[in-house]
Amino acid sequence: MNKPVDETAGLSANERIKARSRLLRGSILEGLKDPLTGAIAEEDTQLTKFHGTYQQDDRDLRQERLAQKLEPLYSFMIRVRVPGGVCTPRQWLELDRLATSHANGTLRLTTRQAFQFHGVLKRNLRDTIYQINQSLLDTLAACGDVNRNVMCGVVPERSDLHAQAYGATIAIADRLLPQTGAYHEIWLGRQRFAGGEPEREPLYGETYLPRKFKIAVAVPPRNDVDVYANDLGFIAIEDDSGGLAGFNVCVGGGLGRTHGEEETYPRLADVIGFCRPDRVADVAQQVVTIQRDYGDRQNRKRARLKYTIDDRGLDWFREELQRRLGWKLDEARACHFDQSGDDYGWVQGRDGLWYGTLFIENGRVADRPDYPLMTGLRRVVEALEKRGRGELRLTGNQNLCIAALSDADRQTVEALLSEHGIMADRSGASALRRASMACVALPTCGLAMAEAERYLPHLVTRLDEIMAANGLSDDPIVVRMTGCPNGCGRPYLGEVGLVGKSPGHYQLWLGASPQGDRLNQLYRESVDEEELLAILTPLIRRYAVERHPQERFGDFVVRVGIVDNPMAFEI
Ligand code: SRM
Ligand code: SF4
Repeated sequence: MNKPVDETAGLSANERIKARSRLLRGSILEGLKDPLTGAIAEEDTQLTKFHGTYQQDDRDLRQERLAQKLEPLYSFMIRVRVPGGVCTPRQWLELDRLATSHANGTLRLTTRQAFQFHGVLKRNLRDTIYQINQSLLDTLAACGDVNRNVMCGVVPERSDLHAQAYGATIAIADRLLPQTGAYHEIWLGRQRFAGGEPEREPLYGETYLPRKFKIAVAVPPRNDVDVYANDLGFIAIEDDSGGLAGFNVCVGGGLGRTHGEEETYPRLADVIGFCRPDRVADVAQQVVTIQRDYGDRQNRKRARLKYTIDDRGLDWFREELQRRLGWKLDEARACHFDQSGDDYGWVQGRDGLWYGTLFIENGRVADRPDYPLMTGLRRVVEALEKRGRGELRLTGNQNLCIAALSDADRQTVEALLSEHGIMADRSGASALRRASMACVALPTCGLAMAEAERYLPHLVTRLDEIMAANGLSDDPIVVRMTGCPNGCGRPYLGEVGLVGKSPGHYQLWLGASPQGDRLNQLYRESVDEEELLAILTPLIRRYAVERHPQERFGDFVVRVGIVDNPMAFEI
């Protein structure tokens, strides 16, 4: 007798979990009801990611709990999907309320314009996600092997182009949303449909994508979403009259790597052509289907689109995309980015409205004894909500833009901010601090090898002293730190990148461009704080003396040969 063919033989463990999950159901619902543990079943922890939540444990308490023979202190991180980072005052207030009642009392703004809650206990998980949905936001596909939160540049000064780019962002996000009813059944208590056509996942299929998939829409001259770090990027191109002509399309970006495994690497996306605004969702859909069909389902470490493209070639990819689209992309148009990060303070958009961008250190909205940020923002947003005005835009650099205000609204907002000691540009912070960014890392991230969010502020204080001693207090250097090589704070696009290796030790990467179009390079394999400062002190001194006018640190270290001279690509 013939043995049944095992179609999953050779596939990664996650592929098998997805295949038998009944479109992401697994036994999540049963696990949530089990009062004997704060955790859910191992296999379900992979599935809940697709629903926007990760099981974590407090790593600060791991050893102590182990010694007491207690299970780890499990809790859940919830990521709220916010396409383009835009939410209403009412939604902000609802999330603020849930952060206090159901999580650890803070809100975390992420590097992809989403919100995260940390420390949600299993018994509160369902209700939290339910209430998030009640506010007309959701967590579906915020994580998992699907298209994630689609980013859109905030670009306050180009409010006209933002509106169109944001429209494209929403069209892409809607087109690529998974269709499984599991989300609604588990978190919203809806019944599994009875009768009719069997449920299907028309775009993704039963095993979804081989790996996560990321898309960003950028509006030059600002690359505030680091568009080239995405699997798929759209770059808005203006027509002669200042309107939107369409988008350059770029593919194959991604930053994650693994220490010691050279077949994994950060890669910037390649520009492959141009498309009209009404075609972005079609392009996105077909790029996703190529990755669905050709992405590596055996080795998760090489399962991102960047490897599919490197393994098969960019020409093959373009041909395959055009074949699936049934039309050809146009030639890419010339475009140029001036900078990657955010500018702070107030800007008047072309719509005549005001946009105020606030520096939120490492994206953590919390109340500290000397800085009641969470309360201050709550007061501001309550005032906007009362007037029915304004919106909140999370930036791709963990900051917040209070958007679309009249003169009078701006005055109210400014008064409330200053009442709480919050300066629009956080003038107390140095230029270097305002350009810095760290991932979450310890104590919640299960993959962290070193501190990041909790440590970078201290390190920046020490770097500030070196900058001040060289007369550079007003000069930004983009310093990005992560607790491991996965790259969540996009450290490989830092003029200075610090990547955790072990507690207190980091790889030092130098020389990314400040426009986000050139990766940095590994300069030292492992340094502690004193070694790092010993390296950077003379480099910064030399930069102060030898730099060209307006030359940025990342460009300087490349020009004088401290790191090799890779070309930033040009279109
Ligand atoms: Fe990330 C995994 C946090 C942006 C690459 N990321 C994680 C997890 C979920 C850890 C885990 O798998 O257990 C982290 C949760 C930490 C915590 O306690 O909250 C985590 N990533 C974050 C956030 C919150 C960092 C932040 O400080 O803001 C960002 C959330 C974005 C969002 O709202 O969706 C975040 N992650 C990124 C980025 C930056 C970006 O997308 O622009 C990257 C690099 C770009 C890329 O994807 O290549 C990134 N995260 C990763 C990877 C490596 C993926 C790879 O291809 O190798 C992992 C690990 C994995 O997927 O296995 C990861
Ligand atoms: Fe965790 Fe590493 Fe991502 Fe930092 S870079 S949040 S340590 S996975």
